[in-house]
Amino acid sequence: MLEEILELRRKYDEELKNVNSLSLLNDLRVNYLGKKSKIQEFSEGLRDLSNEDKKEVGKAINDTKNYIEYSLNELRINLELSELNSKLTNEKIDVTLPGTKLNSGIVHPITRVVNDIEELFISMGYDVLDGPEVESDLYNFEMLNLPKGHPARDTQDSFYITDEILLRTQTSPVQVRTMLANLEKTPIRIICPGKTYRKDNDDATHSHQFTQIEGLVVDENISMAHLKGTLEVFAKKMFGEEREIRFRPSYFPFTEPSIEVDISCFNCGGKGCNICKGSGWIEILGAGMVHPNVLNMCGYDSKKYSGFAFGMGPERIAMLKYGINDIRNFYINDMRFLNQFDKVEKEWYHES
Ligand code: 2U9
Repeated sequence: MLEEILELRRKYDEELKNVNSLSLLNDLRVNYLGKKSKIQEFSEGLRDLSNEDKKEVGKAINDTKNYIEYSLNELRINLELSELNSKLTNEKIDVTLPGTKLNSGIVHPITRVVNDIEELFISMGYDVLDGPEVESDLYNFEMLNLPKGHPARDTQDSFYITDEILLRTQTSPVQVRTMLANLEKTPIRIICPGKTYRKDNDDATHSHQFTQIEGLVVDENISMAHLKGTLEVFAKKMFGEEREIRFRPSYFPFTEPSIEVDISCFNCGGKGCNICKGSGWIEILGAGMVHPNVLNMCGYDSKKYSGFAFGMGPERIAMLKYGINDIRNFYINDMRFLNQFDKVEKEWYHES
């Protein structure tokens, strides 16, 4: 048996030379030290030997076992080390390589304009309110002095769901709801941003869905002077401190008198250029004093209360501010268009 043990050891030494991976090393361990290994067989054969032989062969088995264990362990350490070294050289990370750019979203230009306007009016003590986009004819038209058959309804042709229910054509029904709900008839100072709908054919300056921001102030002794002061602050904050405003007479069924508001051109300062079409002025919103009929219908005594209201289209403001010539760009989700506002946003954050 001693000869067989020696032979086993020689065979083991031969096989050990070919082991160049941890998985081969493990196979070798199982073959030479496992339950079905020769060493195990030899150990079991000990019981048939005489006491004297048992001692000698037992020692040889133990020595061989120790030798195998020791050499396997030594090789394992070397193999692990060289595997680690090869990983370190092959999987080296070049920290100077450019990283993978994450596509983070940006605030949509219309939302930006709405946010800016909201912030400005909040700073002047206004509340921001919203309401349903599916409205009643009563709140969308009748309470705003636009009874059925009124010619001005033609300019706001709408999407009707039933004869009495429609997609709102303006955010004014939110103001109507606010006035009606305000049973104490305390002063009102609100702006109402939101989506509105009109049965318009889409082109570079029209869209069947667009955004509006309307404002309403109702209190005792509110005059056109308050309206002018408010809109002057708005024009300067949105288009630059040097801006001036001018009022032109206009007509809206829900305001009397009604006006259109222009700002001095932010591009040429009023001299005349292609943006202001040579006039030096750019129209930015409509406004007026709330019509007494509207005040009365909404539960405010027009002899005691007065108010001003204004309305604007954030699309138009964004088009003017950022030099966009087609309103459809806002709605088609073309990343090449939208990504340009990433830069605008970063510049804005640097400024503020
Ligand atoms: C109530 C009373 C009065 C809201 C007003 C305008 C003038 C106006 C247009 C601007 C561009 C609509 O988006 S646009 O096409 N709006 O010119 N809006 S006064 O007047 C109100 C609203 C509610 C109770």
